[in-house]
Amino acid sequence: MPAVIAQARLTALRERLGERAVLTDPQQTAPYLTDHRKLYRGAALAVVEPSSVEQVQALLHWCNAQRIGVVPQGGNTSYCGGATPDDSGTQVVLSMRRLNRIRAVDAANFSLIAEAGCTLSSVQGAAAAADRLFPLSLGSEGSCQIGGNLSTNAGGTAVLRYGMTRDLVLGVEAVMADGELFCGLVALRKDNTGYDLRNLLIGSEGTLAVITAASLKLFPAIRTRATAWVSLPDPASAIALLGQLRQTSGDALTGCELAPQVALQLVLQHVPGTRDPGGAAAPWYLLVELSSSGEADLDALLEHTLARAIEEGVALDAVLARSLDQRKAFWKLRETIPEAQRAAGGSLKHDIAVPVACLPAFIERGAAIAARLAPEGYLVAYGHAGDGNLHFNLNQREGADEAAFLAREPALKRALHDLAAQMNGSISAEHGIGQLKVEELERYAPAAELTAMRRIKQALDPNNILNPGKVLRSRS
Ligand code: 2HG
Ligand code: ZN
Repeated sequence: MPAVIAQARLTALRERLGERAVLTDPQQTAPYLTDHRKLYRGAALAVVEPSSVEQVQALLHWCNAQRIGVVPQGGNTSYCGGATPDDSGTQVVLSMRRLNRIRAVDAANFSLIAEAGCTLSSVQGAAAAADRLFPLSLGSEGSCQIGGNLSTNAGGTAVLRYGMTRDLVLGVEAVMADGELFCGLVALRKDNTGYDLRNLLIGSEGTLAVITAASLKLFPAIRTRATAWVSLPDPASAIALLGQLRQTSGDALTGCELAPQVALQLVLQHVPGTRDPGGAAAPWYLLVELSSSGEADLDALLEHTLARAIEEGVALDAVLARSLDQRKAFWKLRETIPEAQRAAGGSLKHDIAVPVACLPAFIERGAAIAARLAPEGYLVAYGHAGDGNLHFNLNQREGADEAAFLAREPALKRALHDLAAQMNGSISAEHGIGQLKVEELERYAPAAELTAMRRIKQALDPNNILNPGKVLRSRS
């Protein structure tokens, strides 16, 4: 873009948003131009940080008129490059950071209203302060933002009990591509009034509108928890135990996370402050948690169910957390697997889901595929077993050539995604599409769905200014 045009555009942005809200200094903008996994590096005309919804409206109104692409960004924790601009230097990154107020907490209605830039942990904190629970729970909750959680329909570790982000939303406020405000911050459980724009925007990754605030569902605060680290012979036992726990716990099962021995070893080796949970060493582990807002004796219930599972040979051993610290230590072992993977070197990641009963078969067949197609790597397959969601990841073997390892990804990804598709699974269970999986979506989504998605995009964003090239390929 010619420098004079860029200058004129920056002046126009500053007029609309104020001097402070328009960042161009490369040192300041650098963190916004690359993604969490460092897969993409983009460029931007500017990073803008509006401090009000009106400023977001003014920005989109102007960008739409000028045909300038806008890339909304929350905590920048996307795994799929969903919030990174392209390399043209013509797009604007829209940081939601300053829109970070909790607007209202309504304990009696079990709801709260948070602006998009609130971190997930601040939303959880606001709910807790009112003796309520906001159950969305992710490893990145200290930095990811609720607007990003909605835009990507984030999953996490409590989906089994409370559902995906979509299930936790009562209403949204969003700015449409032309700057018009959609005021949909209802706090109703029942509202059958026509097309559900809220649910269309949730999960659309900033390609249909910019979510500026959300009305969120709250739940009774948790009073009791029982947590155990269970040693297992194989993934099939994990599925059997999952069934038993769901059956016996009266729906108190909140977390059911599967991890292989190698993941535990990586964490113990690379993450400071972690230690072996105790219990028998085993090929697989399941971290299980029951929780209740009542006074139930969940420890006794869990102990009883696990004792029976051990007797039946379903589980090999189990350690119950006897203190809050021990519970936190168990969760740290699970939540820091991505950090340990990063510390251990190059990795290839596949966020797949299959029906829960198919998980053991996926692991067995997927492991054979990985051994054949990526011999420079080893498998670190872990995830949310209760949801049928695996992070079917590989790490580079020590001494292996990194470039050769990374070059295996296209064929490996194809084979694993084909396997997931054969099992009626998903090629992106909880991390979204972003720019990483646009071609995968084109390949695996039903044709009628893609046609409908393109028509919706065309209808809501006819000038293709909203997160261009994410989810759907940009059409010129
Ligand atoms: C998790 O479950 C996250 O820990 C990240 O979804 C998964 O790094 C990954 O592949
Ligand atoms: Zn996950």
